This record gives sequence, structure tokens and C-alpha cells, in this order.
Amino acid sequence: MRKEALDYILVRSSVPIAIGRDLANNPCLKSPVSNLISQISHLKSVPREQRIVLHHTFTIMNGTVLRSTGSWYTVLLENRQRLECRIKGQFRIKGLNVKNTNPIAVGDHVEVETDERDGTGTIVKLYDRKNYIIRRSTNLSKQTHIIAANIDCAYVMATLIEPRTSTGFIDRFLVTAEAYSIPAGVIFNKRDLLDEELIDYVNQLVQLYESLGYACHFLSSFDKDGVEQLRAVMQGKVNLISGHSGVGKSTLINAIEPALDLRTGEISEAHNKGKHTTTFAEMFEMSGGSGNPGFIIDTPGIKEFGIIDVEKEELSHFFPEMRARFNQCKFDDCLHHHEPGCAVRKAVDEGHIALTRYDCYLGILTGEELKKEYED
Ligand SMILES: Nc1nc2c(ncn2[C@@H]2O[C@H](COP(=O)(O)OP(=O)(O)OP(=O)(O)O)[C@@H](O)[C@H]2O)c(=O)[nH]1
Ligand SMILES: [Mg+2]
Ligand SMILES: [Zn+2]
Repeated sequence: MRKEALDYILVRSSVPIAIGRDLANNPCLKSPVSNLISQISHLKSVPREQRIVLHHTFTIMNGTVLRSTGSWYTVLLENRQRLECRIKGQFRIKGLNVKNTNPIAVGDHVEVETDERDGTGTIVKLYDRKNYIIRRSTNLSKQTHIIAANIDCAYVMATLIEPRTSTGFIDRFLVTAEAYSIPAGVIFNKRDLLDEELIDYVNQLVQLYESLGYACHFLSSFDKDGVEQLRAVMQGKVNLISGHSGVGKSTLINAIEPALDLRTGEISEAHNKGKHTTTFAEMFEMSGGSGNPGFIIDTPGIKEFGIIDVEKEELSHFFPEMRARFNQCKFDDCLHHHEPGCAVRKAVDEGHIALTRYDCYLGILTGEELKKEYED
């Protein structure tokens, strides 16, 4: 959509008349300024010499937010141009009571007004989000941060060493994706660093998560075959990659799209962790694909996933293997903790539900994990 509009017309008369941007929907806008004035009947009575016409055009276009760095947003407009924009007005998330630190997030579809005098843009409208993924800014804070919006698949990237990702971290990411109805997957990276025993272990995890319905990829970012396979699955979709610092998110995106040449960091020898090389979430357009190439969102490394908006009673709905069984518990309001006749605990005892998954469930339920210190 491209609309051109006059900013405003001031008329010098005994009663000043100002016509502002409410003209934006007026069908006569396509006319030149002089025609416009002649079409507006009450202006005709004002002598020409008393009119001051302040006309500068601005353009209204739709776009997608690729990056946000504080008060500036990079928007990919529908005419393929990129524009640095600010925001105007208040944008609040419907149904979310807690304060969030970023009203507009990467992946948002927005309407942008371009001021052709200085080439900057203003985001004036946020279109409804298909979905979004959100986390607490810090553990104790009530503030939340939207990582990205309008995602087709959210991947958590995990490594067993350099750095170590716990199954609890993976599970908490997946719970969040379930809570926001976002299809999710797990990418196990740095396969080249693992011995046979660890490769076996990861293969077991792949089996576990695939059995729960999550797409899994076990690869090394340096391995062409694995990367190509993942690339093919990502093409045409909006894909988010999250995970601890240093797991290789940016390295993998470089392998998928070498032209991007994103900055990657080393692993600190002292702590075996990444050094938070990527500092802002950013969405990159993929190449190829017929008309719909797809996007990948690189994100800064996070230490923990602060789950929000989930009630104790509904937590088990976000574990597919528990969701499948919860009608079978003796009590309708079973929290699958100490209650007698619990079908979930029975399935854990019988080995049908992985202990790591159940432990993570209990951790979130009792709040123990949430109390751990973590930083961005
Ligand atoms: N051996 C090995 N090293 C890898 C692999 N993928 C990434 N690395 C290395 O891991 C280090 C960290 O990679 P990055 O891509 O910067 O990690 P990141 O996840 O983007 O980290 P942040 O931006 O800090 O969140 C770099 O030294 C990479 O070369 C892999 O598959 N195998
Ligand atoms: Mg990075
Ligand atoms: Zn139960």
C-alpha cells in the first residue's frame, strides 16, 4: 500500500482553518494541491492571496521490523527499501498486564509514515501479531521483553559442551513456545566436538524431542550437509534461533547465508561460555525461494528463560506428553505432584515420560528454577 498525502493546508482568513492528516483517507488526495483546494468547498470562498499552502508529501507504507536498537527501528518496506524509523504513540500488547520493555519487536508488521523532507520514518500503526515469544527481562523484574513476533518456527540451539546447555533450558524454551502456540524445534550444534558417547546421548535427546513433536537437527555449523538440510526446512518461513551465548547461532546463520558475515565470538576459556557477541535481535532475509525466501532471526545469547503468563494449573498443558494424559488423573485439578491416582506420575515411573522433562515440570511448578539468579 502506498498513499500520498498532504501534511496540512493553512488558510489565512478571519477564522484560520487548518487541515491536518485527517485528510489521509480523503479520496481527493491524489489530486495536486491546487485541485485539492478547489475541491473543498469551504476553501473556495477564501481568496487565493489569503491561502498559505504548506505542502510536503509523506508516504504511508507497510513494512516489517528487522531490528530494533533502543529508540530506532530498521523497517523493511514493501518497496524493498530499508528505513530507519522512530515510533509515535503508545503500543500496548492486548491482554498482557505486565509492562514490557519493547512495544515494537523484530518481526512486527507495521505501518510507516515516511517524511520525504528528511528521509526518516515513523511507525504509526502496529498490525495484530500472529504470535510472539516473550521472556522476563531479568528474573526479579516484572518487566518483559518480546524477543520477536510473527514467527513460523522457534528453534532453541543447544550444545553439550562449550557451552553446556541443560535439558531444563531446552524444556523451558519449549514450554514458552507451547504457551504462545509457536511451532518449535531444537538444533543441537557442535557435533564435531563430541565423542561417540556424547553423540549417542544427543541422539537419544533427538529421539525424545522428536517423539514429542519438535523438529530436531543435530549438526555442526561447519558441516555443509546438515546446514543445507536445515536451510531447506527454513526456506519460506520466519525462523527464530535462541539459545545460550556461544552455542553458535550467528555462526550457523553465516553458514546458511554466507553473505551476511555476522560477527561471531570466541568461547571464554575460563568459563567455557560465550561472550555475548550478538547484542540485538535482528531478522535477516534468506536468499533463494520463489518469491518467498524466508527470514532468520538471530538473537543475543540468554542465560535463562523466565517463563511468564503461565498458571500452575495450566503448566502441564504445555508439556505434550502430560497434556495427552491429564484426563486420566484421578482428580481434575491434579498438579501431578503429590496427588494420588496421578496418571502423569505413573507414566514417569513406568518410563513413558522422561524424568528430565518431569523434573523440569516440577522445577517450574515449585518455582525453584525461577529463583535462580540469571542475567541477560
Ligand atoms: N567446533 C565448533 N565450533 C563452533 C560451531 N558453531 C559455532 N562454533 C564456534 O562457537 C563460537 C561462538 O559462536 P557464535 O556464532 O558467536 O555464537 P552465538 O550463539 O552467536 O553467541 P552470542 O552471539 O554471544 O549469543 C565461535 O568461536 C564459533 O566458531 C560448531 O559447529 N563447531
Ligand atoms: Mg551471535
Ligand atoms: Zn496428575
